[in-house]
Amino acid sequence: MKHLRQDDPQIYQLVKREEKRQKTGIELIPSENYTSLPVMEAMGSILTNKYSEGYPKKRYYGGNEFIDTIEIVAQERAKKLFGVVSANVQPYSGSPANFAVYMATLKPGDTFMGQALTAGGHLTHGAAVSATAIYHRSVQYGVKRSLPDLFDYDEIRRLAMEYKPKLIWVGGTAHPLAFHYEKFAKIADEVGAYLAADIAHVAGLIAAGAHPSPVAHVHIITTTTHKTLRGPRGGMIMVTEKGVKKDKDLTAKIDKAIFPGLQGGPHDHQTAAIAVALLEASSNSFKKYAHQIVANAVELAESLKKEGFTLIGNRTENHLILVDLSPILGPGGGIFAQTALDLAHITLNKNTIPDEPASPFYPSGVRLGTPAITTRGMKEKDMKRIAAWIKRVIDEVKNEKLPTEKEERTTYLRGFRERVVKNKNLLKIAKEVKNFSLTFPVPGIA
Ligand code: DSN
Repeated sequence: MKHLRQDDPQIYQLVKREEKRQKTGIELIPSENYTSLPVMEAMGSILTNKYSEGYPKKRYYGGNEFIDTIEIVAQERAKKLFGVVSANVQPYSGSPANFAVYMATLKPGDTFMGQALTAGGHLTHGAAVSATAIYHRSVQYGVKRSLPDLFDYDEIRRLAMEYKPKLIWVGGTAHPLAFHYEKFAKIADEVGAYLAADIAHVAGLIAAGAHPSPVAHVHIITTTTHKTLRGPRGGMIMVTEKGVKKDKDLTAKIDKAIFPGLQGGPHDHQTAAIAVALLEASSNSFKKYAHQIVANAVELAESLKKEGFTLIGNRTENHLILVDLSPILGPGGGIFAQTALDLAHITLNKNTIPDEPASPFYPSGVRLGTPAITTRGMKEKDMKRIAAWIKRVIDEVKNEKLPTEKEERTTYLRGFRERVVKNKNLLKIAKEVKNFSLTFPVPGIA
């Protein structure tokens, strides 16, 4: 980055500091990963200079002969990897991809169903503050902690029969178990709804056969490309054979919704980097990687349980773990865990748990996962160490309790932050974690 260093030392220094943070910590946010050097080279290439509104061979601007081929290669690789009929590789990320599905399948005001955000779903599956729920009628289904795979299919069917949604979403961002797409398909087919699988979190696992595939059961699949798929930030929308059978114009409707419906020119550097990631995801080494993500998550979950933590679903079947901290830290205790773990160089995110006793901003759980640390080469034995560090960190804050009253809470949290940065035990753990992390390489960071 010699040019950046010379011309913009301020941004250069900030990139260097972030590099250091990424290398000296244990990254457990389950939606993050480390991309490969070829992906970064494509992402940082001169392709960012080009405008190419439209689709291959149907562009509004000239000079797109190479861009066309890049986009076609990306589409073909996605089709082959996932076994779908068509792939739109232009969504800027997951949220615009999902909104395009609404545009393609619903009119404003139409009814749809999705998994509630507080029950592990995504904002764009109909959370009240999301445009998806502002412009359409959102019906939300939840999960039940007492059920073996968390979903109450009878209740979801009852809601579908009552509200007759035109679109149903399956997929989440904080769901630790595998999705049984065939069960959702039965319900969607019964009410004649489109079924869309949002596989953003598990796309890499699906590509590698480490999670069931939705392809035979759903009409539409959306994904981001930067989570378990380990590509650049970006999104894709795919249409399955079942989707084309239901609606022969579905691909055209999706394409039209992305452009000109929602977006302008595609990010061609991003498209090229997605193509590179899709090639990587079709390799045997990626298959091994994806299965190791799950093996590591299972080991981390078991180790956390042994350390006394309560897990939603009591296990994981994918790459992520949702911990209910309320038995240790009380309602809203996620903030204490996230802050203390951050200081110990262990990064994860506070997260709501099903039947959240506090609030989305002060939730009672944490969400963690293994895609990024598996990229660095960590294995099962390392998961035991990580669980032990997490336990030691949480022990340091276990006497904290979040006040329910707003002003009292603000004062309490200020005091907590002042206390916690001086905690000598946390500083000691941070040193251990840093030394451990430095033994695992990060692509692109010397
Ligand atoms: N931010 C993504 C995640 O962390 O799961 C969802 O948008």
